[in-house]
Amino acid sequence: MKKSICYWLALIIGLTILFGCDAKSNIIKLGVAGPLTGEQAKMGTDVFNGVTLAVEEWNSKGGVLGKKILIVARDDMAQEHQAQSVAKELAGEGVIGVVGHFNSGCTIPASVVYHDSNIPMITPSSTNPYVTDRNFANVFRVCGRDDQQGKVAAEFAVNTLKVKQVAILHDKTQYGQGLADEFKKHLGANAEVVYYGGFPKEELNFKPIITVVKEANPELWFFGGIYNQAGPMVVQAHEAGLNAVFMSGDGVIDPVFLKVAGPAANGSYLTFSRDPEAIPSAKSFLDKYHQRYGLHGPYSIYAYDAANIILSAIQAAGTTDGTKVAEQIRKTVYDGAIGKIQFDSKGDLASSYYIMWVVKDGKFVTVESK
Ligand code: ABU
Repeated sequence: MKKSICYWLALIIGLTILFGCDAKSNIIKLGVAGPLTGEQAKMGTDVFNGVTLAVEEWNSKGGVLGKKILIVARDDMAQEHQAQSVAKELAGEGVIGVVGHFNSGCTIPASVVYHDSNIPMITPSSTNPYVTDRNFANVFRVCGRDDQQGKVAAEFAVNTLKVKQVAILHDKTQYGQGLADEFKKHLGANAEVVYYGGFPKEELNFKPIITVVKEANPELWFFGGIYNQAGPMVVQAHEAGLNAVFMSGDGVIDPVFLKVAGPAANGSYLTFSRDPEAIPSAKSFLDKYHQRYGLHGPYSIYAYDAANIILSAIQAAGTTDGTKVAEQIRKTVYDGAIGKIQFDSKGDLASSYYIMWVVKDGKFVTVESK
């Protein structure tokens, strides 16, 4: 019997729908969120690259639960409102977990969306204590906390550098101001704070504030903020003849800071965790990363481990159900590229530590290896 054109059209449409559904059901989506454009795009790209390497490795072995993993990336532009919007988009996309966000000021509002949508998230880099102090069951981080790094910085300033007069600046963000306040708190009565103040995170003209800081005559000036401001700030301080020691935190330990600040960066102190180059388990990741993308950023390896933890938890739990995956993450003891990773009841690392780094001859070196 001759089939009508309608029959063949219906068959084609039916097969297309069937094939489309099949294809869809054979994919799970992993979200990645951070600043992919703008002044902090370097950090967001580092995170995206780290996740990409992890997902490619999983997919080359068949994916997770027999399904290929698709990365769904969203740009929060380092803006908190944008972060909440992209979190809603990722939830709408049906992601089974999120690696992100980069900035504490973005992770904190976005994590409310992930919490309400029951999506496990691991930030590779957001260090503000409030990220995990709310005890959300789905929220984790594979980095340390600013109450830890602020203490290490203050103790180093007082006990090792033996400074007595300090200026403290910050970018008015949850990360920058939070870290500056932790540094100030841990100085206690051991040093006098001769200047304390902040400016918007978009500011690039620091000459007025440097004039005021210089007049206050500190031996050390501390900045709570990110590399994109620290670079021009250190250059402008150098030009203005501010000779005090510069100190900052993990938001500044990026090659872009060295490139922008040039020789003015030498002698700057920064708190961060261990050097991955000195960790044997990091070698394979670093080799792959360098071959594909060039020099790694501070949080590339943390993003790689965060993606692996989420995917391993899904595999171990045998499901993408958010509650079960988060429970699995909480009991994970993961042998990561950066070393052993285990979480406490809040979702913080069970053990993390900060060390002091210094810029020497245009390179970041750990103070022990100085
Ligand atoms: N921890 C460094 C920068 C990211 C953040 O916490 O905002």
